[in-house]
Amino acid sequence: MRVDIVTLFPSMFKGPFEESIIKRAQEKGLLSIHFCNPRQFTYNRHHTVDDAPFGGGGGMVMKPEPIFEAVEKIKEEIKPSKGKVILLSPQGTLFNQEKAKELAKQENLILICGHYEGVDERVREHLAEEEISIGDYVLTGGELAAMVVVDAVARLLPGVLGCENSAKEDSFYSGLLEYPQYTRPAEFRGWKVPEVLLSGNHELIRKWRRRKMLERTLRRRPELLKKVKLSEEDKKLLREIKDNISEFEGKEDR
Ligand code: 9D3
Repeated sequence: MRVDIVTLFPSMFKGPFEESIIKRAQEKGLLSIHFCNPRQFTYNRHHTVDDAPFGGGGGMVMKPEPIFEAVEKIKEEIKPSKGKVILLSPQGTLFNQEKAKELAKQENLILICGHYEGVDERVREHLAEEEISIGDYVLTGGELAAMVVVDAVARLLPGVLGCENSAKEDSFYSGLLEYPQYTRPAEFRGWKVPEVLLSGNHELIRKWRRRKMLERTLRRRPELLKKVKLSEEDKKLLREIKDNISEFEGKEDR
């Protein structure tokens, strides 16, 4: 996959893309990331990329011309239009795992990062094909959001994770929160690992983990339970959990 990022601040991306899994994905030739700075497409002495909003009000708005020219230059480099132009913005649809999977099928992504108070509306109307937000909080620009999207998409590309992990992703990502995990030592500062995990009884362990997943999801993210397909065993476990709610009220996660 080739990702082109339109940003006034390409150096913001240095750390995150030059470490760990994203770094290796690039080294393996599975992912290439390019940057295009709209400032390159400004022609006055001050290389103006933003201006005051028509109609007045505070803040600055990113001008359309440099962004359009940046995207048009990128499109010349990637011949077939097998890509998607995405604007990162607080007004976008919420990014989630489903969207990450969808984007991972694309050959090319062009991500436009706004900065300041936003971008000229004509960018979203006539250039962007999608608009994505990463959550209901205010960032200083689209750059961190673009990093989040690239990270979530890149790990889904074939060969990026070890096959051990990628298999897990498809068959195991169930829409529930994960169960608690422990490693050695079996006792740390007096805190013991749950007995069942040391028992060697795989069926008992499986059941315990499933119960923990349901318990945790019910308590922390109950809305997720409505989207998930529950087995008969899950429904039985969930009923037990709900019956014991007063007990688990005190115990699970405080
Ligand atoms: C005064 C109204 N503000 C919107 C809440 C203006 C504004 C603030 C910050 C407009 C853009 C930004 C910069 N944020 C992004 O570009 C952004 C973002 C975000 O702030 N939160 C979650 N997802 C994203 S994606 C891009």
